[in-house]
Amino acid sequence: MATRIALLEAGGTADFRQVDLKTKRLEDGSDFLAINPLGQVPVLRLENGALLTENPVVLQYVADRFPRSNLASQTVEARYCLQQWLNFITSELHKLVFTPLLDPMANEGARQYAHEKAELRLGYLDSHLQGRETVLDGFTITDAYLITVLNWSRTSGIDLAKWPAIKTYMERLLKRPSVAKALADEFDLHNAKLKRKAET
Ligand SMILES: N[C@@H](CCC(=O)N[C@@H](CS)C(=O)NCC(=O)O)C(=O)O
Repeated sequence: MATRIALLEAGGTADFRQVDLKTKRLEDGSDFLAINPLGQVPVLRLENGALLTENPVVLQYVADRFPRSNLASQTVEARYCLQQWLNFITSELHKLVFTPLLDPMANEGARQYAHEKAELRLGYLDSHLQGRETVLDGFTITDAYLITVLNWSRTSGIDLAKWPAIKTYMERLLKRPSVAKALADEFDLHNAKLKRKAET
């Protein structure tokens, strides 16, 4: 979803392949673990055949491939700041807070732990977003990633009412055309998958 948003913002294209994250199979039945042994998305295959994984890396590749989109700062100091936010989103929010809340295999202890960790991290994010429309100056890949992760609050039992700046940020970004389209595309794919499952 984050890569989809970044590509829409950049006006770029990719040949998307759907992965069943439970069975680790692609739509043609081939083994996804042969592509990414970790069995995780996103994976981006470049024109030269090389594979890139890990959201912060895939997103920076898209931004750098389309520099005129201004999706990532090009100066060294500003790039470190952007990487700091990408790392915060990926390690502190995505994996530490949201993954245990979304994973049906997580037990009650794991969920409780994630909720406890959420307090400090979402409080920190809320302070940063006060008076800001985007994470950095102007829409960047940090926003593409952050809105993707925050959108999971709707199904993970995280009530954003406690963090008004995050709530406002999320409501605004969900209306952004690239975000709305990426969400709608992913929703359609999800529904098509459910329909296929019901038919088998
Ligand atoms: N560290 C990876 C994590 C990616 C990740 O957790 N992706 C989820 C989907 S949002 C996934 O593929 N989960 C399946 C699994 O972990 O088995 C990254 O930043 O790209």
